[in-house]
This record gives sequence, C-alpha cells and structure tokens, in this order.
Amino acid sequence: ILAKLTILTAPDPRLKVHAEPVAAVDNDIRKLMDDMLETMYAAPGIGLAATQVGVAKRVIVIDLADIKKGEKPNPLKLANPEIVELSDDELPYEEGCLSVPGFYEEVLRPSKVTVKALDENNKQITIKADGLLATCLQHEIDHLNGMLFVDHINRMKRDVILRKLKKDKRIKRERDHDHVM
Ligand code: QAP
Ligand code: CO
Repeated sequence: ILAKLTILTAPDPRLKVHAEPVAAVDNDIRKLMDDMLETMYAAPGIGLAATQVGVAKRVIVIDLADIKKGEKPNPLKLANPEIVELSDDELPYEEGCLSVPGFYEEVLRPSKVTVKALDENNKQITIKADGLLATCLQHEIDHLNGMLFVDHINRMKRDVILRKLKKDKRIKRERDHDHVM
C-alpha cells in the first residue's frame, strides 16, 4: 500500500538539513522510494528528494517520462547518490522545484555528470547523464545537502521568491485558522 507524503515548501528549516546515508536499501527504504514516486507523480514532478518529504535520508527518485502524454513510467530510485565526475562546460536550465512552487529560474550547472549510487536492489550502479537528467540529478543531490535551486541564483531574486513563499504560507494559515469575521 502506497502512501502519499506531504511535500515541504520553502522556507522550512527541514529543507536545509544535510541528509544521512542509508546503511542499505532494505524494504523500508524501498517503501520510502515508492511513496516518494507516488507523491511525485501526483504533484506532478520529475524529481523528488527524501529531504522534501521531511525524511533526512540520502534517497532520491526521478522520472523524466511524460506520463500525462502517454509515455510509460521510467522511475529511477537511488540511495546514497554521489557525484564522481562533472564536466567542465556548464549549461543554463530553467529549473523549478516542488518545494518552491510557482517559481522558475535559470540555473547554470555542469552539462554532464557521472553519479554512483545504490539502486532499489541495493546494487551499486553508475549513471552517466547529460541533458535534463544531468540537471535533475544535480538538483536532487543538492536537496540531500540542504540546498535549493534558489541558492544558485542571485540573492535579490532569491529573497523575493522566499519572501513571496513566506507570505503565501501566512495567508494559508490565516485562511485555515478557524475565525469568524
Ligand atoms: C527538479 O522539479 C528539476 O513550481 C524537479 O508549481 C526541475 O519536478 C530538475 C513543479 C527542472 C531539473 C529541471 C514545480 C510542479 C515540479 C512547480 C520538479 C510547480 C509544480 C518541479
Ligand atoms: Co527540488
């Protein structure tokens, strides 16, 4: 039975936590991976880190398939992902994040990346990626280190976005709070 998890939104101190490696990919971690995928598909999104659902473990899921357009799911479930190589050339990509809803900014990152990780069967794998997958892997691994894509943009833009998100939260709190006018 899959469970939909709650996605934390910035600003939230739990998004700044450095996540701990998993000892091994066991049934509990596999369940976490599947719950995260379910949560990500429902959003919908293309990548999600455990940090974003309040779990400080080094686990990420990615699926670049456009399921709404009839493509079949192609989930990538990784634990303890580690960047072992980055290309020297960088490319800009318009990034978003389920924890920064409604905001998109160009981020410059290495265009190619090699990542070592454990898959859902606890097997060590190596992924060489370019394009969107390279960007997404770097974005999700950032989450495990307490970093958001807005930490890569200039401070003025970041502060505007975080201030708006904070205000959204205050308005939601006031709306949800039981008060009769
Ligand atoms: C990370 O992001 C990513 O603002 C995954 O209102 C994004 O799935 C890596 C989303 C771009 C590389 C390039 C964002 C959904 C989803 C929103 C996502 C929103 C609804 C973001
Ligand atoms: Co994100």
